[in-house]
This record gives sequence, structure tokens and C-alpha cells, in this order.
Amino acid sequence: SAFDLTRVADTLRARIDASLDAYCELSDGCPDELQAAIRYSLLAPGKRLRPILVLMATRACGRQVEVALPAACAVEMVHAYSLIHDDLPAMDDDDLRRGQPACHKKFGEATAILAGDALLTLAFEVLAREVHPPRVAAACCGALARAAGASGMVGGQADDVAGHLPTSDNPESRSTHTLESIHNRKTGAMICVALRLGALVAEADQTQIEALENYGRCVGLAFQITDDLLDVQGQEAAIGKRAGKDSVRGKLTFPGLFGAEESSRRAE
Ligand code: GRG
Repeated sequence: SAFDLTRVADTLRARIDASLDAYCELSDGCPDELQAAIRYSLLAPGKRLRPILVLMATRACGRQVEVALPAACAVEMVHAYSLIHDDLPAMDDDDLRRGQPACHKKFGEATAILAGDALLTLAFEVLAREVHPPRVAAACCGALARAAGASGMVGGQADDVAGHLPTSDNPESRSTHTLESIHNRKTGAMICVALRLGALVAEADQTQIEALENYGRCVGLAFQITDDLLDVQGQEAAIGKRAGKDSVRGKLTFPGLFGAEESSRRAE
């Protein structure tokens, strides 16, 4: 009860936002329109859940949060890229993100794709340059690349996108296993790696890393179930994007599979 999560998160979010702002002050060679699109999406008001988890993991391992700010920002950059690309017409086709027009609605599709590309690469530049010593930077780059890549977030997104196709109505594709596998990669991997990066920059031991990752898996699943529930129950203004989309598209979701009550129980 002595721990006020809202207050701690607010304080950490302010530090993360200041660092993000500094990191996307891009100079020489970056066209103004591209920089504007990068800043528009990265600095838009989000919860900063993943970077907050990085900082809190570092603190849990006994180090000051300052040491974790570059890794925290790198995770948020990859997250912001994924949201920009996810909103594109070829993906989830969303007009609204974080309570404002999606990046491609504001800047056009080509600039939005490039802003996503630039954020993804900037994340690794920041890790390589700002994390010390170099072997920890290399470990962070490897971990983030694995989580965000073809067997992680991108793979989960690919299966999710394929699931929207009318041909995928076989019963197996509608199983709990499929649902959890998609979410573990699409959403869970980035939440898990946030905790792993926090531990890595703190030079934590294997037991600490595993404990944090186990926590990350549980939080990731609870987060996804809640996201599905908000899509069913949420108001657009509260969630900052269109509500009710999942059922319109016949998407595989936790409330769709287990009902809202059982889904809430599982998230709890
Ligand atoms: C395009 C490669 C690629 C991947 C996209 C993350 C993702 C994968 C898609 C987002 C689609 C979505 C709504 C997923 C549900 C969970 C989720 C990641 C929600 C958005 O994250 P929040 O709630 O957003 O942390 P804020 O804006 O607070 O950062």
C-alpha cells in the first residue's frame, strides 16, 4: 500500500518522454516531413507501458533508472513503429491512434511507412551507442531484435493478419492455442523483452532475468485479454482508437472464445 503505482508511473513517464524527445531531434539528412511524422507518432500521448517496465525492472535489480533510459526509449521506438505499420490500410486499417489521426492519415502512406522504418532502425542505433559496456549493448540489440522479429512480434502479426482472411475458417485456427500463440508473439514478446532489457542493463543474474520474464509473460497475457475486453466494452474516447472492430472482422479474441466474464476472470 506504500507503493503508489500511478505516481511512480507518472514520474517515470515524464523522464521517458523527455528522453524520447531528445532522441528524435534528428539532424542532418532527415527530411522535415519525415522528422515531423516520427515525432508525431513517437511523442503522441501513450501509456509508455513498455519503457516503464524497462525502468522498473532495472530498479527491481538494484540499479538506478538512468542506466535504463536508452533501452526504455528503444523499446518504445519499436512499439511506435509497430503501431504506425499496424494502422496502415494493408494491415489493420485504422484511422485513429492514441486519440489522434493515424500517422498515414496525417502524413500519407509512404511517409508513414518510412517513419516506421526510421523508428525501428533508430532503436538499434540508440542501444548500440548509449548502452554500456558494449557486450551489454550487444545483448540488448540481440534480445530486442529477437522479440520484434520474424519469430516474435512480426511473426505474431503475420499470423494475425492471415487469420483475417476468409480462407482461414478451419477449427484448428480458432483454438485457444492459436490465440495465445499469436498474442505471445505479437504483444507478449515486446512486454517480455522490456523486462529482459531492464535486467540486462542492470547486469542482473539469470535467476532475476527469468523471474522478470515470467512476470512479463503473465502481464502480457493479462494486457492482451484486457485489450480485447476494451474493444468489446470500451468507449472510443477512452481507448483512443475505434472500438468494436474485432467482432466486425470476426477476429479471434478472448471474449469471443471464452465470453467476457471468463476473460475478466483470466485477466484478474
Ligand atoms: C506491424 C510488425 C507489426 C506489428 C504490429 C503491436 C502490434 C503489432 C499491433 C498493435 C495492434 C494492437 C491494437 C494490439 C493489441 C495490443 C496493443 C499492442 C495495444 C497497443 O499498445 P498500448 O495499449 O498503446 O500499450 P499505447 O498507445 O498506450 O502505447
